[in-house]
Amino acid sequence: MKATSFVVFITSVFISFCSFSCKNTNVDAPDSLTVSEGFKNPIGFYDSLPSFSWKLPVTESVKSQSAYQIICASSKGFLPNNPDLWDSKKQESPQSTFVKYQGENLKSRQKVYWQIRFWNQDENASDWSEINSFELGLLNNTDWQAKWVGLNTAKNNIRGVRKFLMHRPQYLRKGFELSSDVVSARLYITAKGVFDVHLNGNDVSDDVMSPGWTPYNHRIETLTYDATEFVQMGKNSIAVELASGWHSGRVSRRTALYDNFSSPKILCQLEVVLKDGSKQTIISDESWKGTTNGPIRLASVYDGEVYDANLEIPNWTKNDFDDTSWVPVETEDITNSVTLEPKRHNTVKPKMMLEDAEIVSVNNNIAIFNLKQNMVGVPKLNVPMKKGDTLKIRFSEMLLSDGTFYTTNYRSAKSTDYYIAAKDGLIEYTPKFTFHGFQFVELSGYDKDAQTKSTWVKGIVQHSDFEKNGTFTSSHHKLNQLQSNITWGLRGNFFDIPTDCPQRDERLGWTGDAQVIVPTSLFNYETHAFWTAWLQSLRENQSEHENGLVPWIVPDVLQINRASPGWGDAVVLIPWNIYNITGDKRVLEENFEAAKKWIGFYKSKIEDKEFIPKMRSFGDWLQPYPTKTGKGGNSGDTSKELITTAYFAHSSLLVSKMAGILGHSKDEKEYYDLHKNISGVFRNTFFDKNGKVKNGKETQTSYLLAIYFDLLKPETKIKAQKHLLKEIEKANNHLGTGFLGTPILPKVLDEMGEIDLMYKILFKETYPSWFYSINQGATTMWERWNSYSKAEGYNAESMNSLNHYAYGAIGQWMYERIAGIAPLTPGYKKIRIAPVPNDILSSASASVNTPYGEASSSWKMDNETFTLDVVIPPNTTAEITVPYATPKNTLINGSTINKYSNIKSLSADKESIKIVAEPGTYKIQTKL
Ligand code: RAM
Repeated sequence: MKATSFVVFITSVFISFCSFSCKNTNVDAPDSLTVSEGFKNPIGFYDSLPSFSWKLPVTESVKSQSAYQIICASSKGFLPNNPDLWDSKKQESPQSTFVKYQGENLKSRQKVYWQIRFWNQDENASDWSEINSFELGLLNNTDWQAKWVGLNTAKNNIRGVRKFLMHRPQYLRKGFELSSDVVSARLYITAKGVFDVHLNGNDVSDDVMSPGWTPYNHRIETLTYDATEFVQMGKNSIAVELASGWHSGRVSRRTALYDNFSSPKILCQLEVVLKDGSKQTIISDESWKGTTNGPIRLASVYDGEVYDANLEIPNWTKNDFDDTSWVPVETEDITNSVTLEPKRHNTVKPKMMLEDAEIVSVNNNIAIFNLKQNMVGVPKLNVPMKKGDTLKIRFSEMLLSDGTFYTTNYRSAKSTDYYIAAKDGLIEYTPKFTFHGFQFVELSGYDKDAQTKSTWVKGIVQHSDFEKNGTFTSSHHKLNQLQSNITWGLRGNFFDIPTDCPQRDERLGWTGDAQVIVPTSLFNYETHAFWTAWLQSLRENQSEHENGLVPWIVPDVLQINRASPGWGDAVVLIPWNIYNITGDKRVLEENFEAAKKWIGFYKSKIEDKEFIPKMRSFGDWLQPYPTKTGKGGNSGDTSKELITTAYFAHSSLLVSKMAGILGHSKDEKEYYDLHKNISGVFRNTFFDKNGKVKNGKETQTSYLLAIYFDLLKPETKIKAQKHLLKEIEKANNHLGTGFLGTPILPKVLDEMGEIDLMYKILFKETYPSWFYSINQGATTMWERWNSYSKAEGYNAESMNSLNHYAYGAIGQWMYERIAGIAPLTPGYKKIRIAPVPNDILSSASASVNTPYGEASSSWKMDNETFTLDVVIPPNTTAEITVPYATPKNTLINGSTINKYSNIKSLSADKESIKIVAEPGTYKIQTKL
């Protein structure tokens, strides 16, 4: 062979080798790209310092990520070769979640296109992902040229329940002309109140009660809509319906600070880019017109809506409408003291429709309908009426024994809608500016001659717009009903903010309830952004207090300067839990200072006793069988001083841990030392040498707090555990816990190895227990363990919500231990699969959409075999504990453990084996 042909030969061998190996190493692109707390291609985005997350494809060739590259550009066409905003370059790192943007500063309105690729465990590069984008909203008050506009409705002096001022809903509009064809249009809009906006007769969105609820004295959220398809060259019109909502309604009780009884207003700025290259901006200003002579006569969060169809205004949202008889609006300038910021989580939306109503009774032309599920939202009505008649629409969560409505628990909330008919025939009505918590609907005032039909009433379920994040199911129908009640409790109370209840004259953002439910909520729904948004409100309300007080509720409409242990600790516990479940460090960064301030609040409350703050406390709220009866018993029997000191110690430790993660070593030490000092005082003050509670009543919760927060010496802790077991035994294996003790109970019993006992407590049918409410017909979680019983009827207290999520906190244990899936390190980078089966179940399974992809754990047991099916997403590893297994009696995907290459055996004892698994799908079978 000549030298040249040898070279050609070698080159062609090389090329064919290369193309062969390239073909083999082709790695699919990553997918599920999101920015910050899980946003997909957002517009009107709030975050100019976003982070990026993606998921690796689930394929044989991808186990993990060894490196990544993110590129950002101001135009799609620049990708992937000319990323003018940021090129992370190849970063050797397994991080595929919450990677911080480090490019050019981003400005209001800016659109960023981005793409990502990764290298797998064998250093093979993936294809580039699809191009995603985000577009910022108006980030600064100075971006707004618009003015607040509206009619002065306060001057009508309409008084409602408890003489609170009510405002007639307003209809506001403006016609405008565009001089050229439209390339793109953005509508930036918000309200002091709640609004619904129309462009040229079109509904711009199906958002409900926008912009939602923030501490309006600090911040009002703004919405951004893509209005491109709604506007055109020539004549256009924008029309807005406006009502009080939370801002100007009686829900915002204290008037002075918020100016909340001032008349509602809107702020709106439509920015249009035209084909001729120019930009035209239409703003809310003195040129707008308005009227209160529209069909929605009154609307209140608590009390309902009044709609008079005779006052409908045909075509008022369209161009040819003549508004000369309408009055000019009043205007108000934007002030610097209240920031206008793009909404940082999704709005409330109609999420589901309950269509299967049942007629319960028809008496004297009053018909009662049952939607068979306690829900939150509004009814959709299709009812025959006679012109001029008024349809009265009442709601209730349950019925009294005589078949009439139980509404004592709505307290002063009237929760009643009215519809006045303008014609004979079938009317269609869905209230717009209120919402109700209900299962039953009562109608009166409909056409007496009509045959009552179940189709007259449907239920539109509304909640903040997030998707499911996990599923849990088992072989036990009551456990499944509990899971259903938990998820309905969450949906019903995630109405823009986390509320305690959705139906009575309260519906407030109680911090204690929120803190206990966070882990369960994150298993079930994509609520990361929902929580971090609310935490911003919490910090804003805390900033009103120099001493670091975190108010009972957020937004703080009570303004009574009071805080409670276990409630204010939300500022520590919620960020901590979110970090551990999502792996997003930013939640710690954002809340670290606020968490420190809260510890400062505890310190400021120390009077005569060292490290024991003296402060108000809700105690272990709504503990069953309290010594005191009636209202006085609400805070239970656990010593309030004990609770306060326990939370003071625990939160100090968590602040120290946060400091460690954030690299603040001085704080890490300082708060750790503080924790140690408090713990010392705690154990000496509240426990004797035998681990028994002193200076207070023995309760399950006093032991639970001491044990779970690790506040006792190891030898005393073991003794205290025995006392706890005695307390449980005394209660005949029933729980004896309120809002604070209940979420901790399963964790402590689990740590003690008392799994069977926990199952016993969980599967108790009698009061107090989770199944007790199910046996009484509950379809949601209740505020009290004994809110209602078939035998005795309703709890005598009017504070008796039948839709209250706090006791749903057991959901975390159902996912983590019954089905067996939990994050082992923050954000599920390491996953723990460790189910604890029990004879009462023959199967249980859960799946979770982790930041790395779907993970699941699913087991079933028959006489001969225990089978565990596990899915582990790429870029993670899992530690799997297989109960009943020995290396000999167990097969993994058909092979014995030592032969299965994706698995490393860690340890084995008589009862289980522990293995480490790479990403993949496993069927683990153990012969019993
Ligand atoms: C009531 C509710 C709420 C609770 C407070 C202390 O308003 O039960 O859930 O957090 O009391």
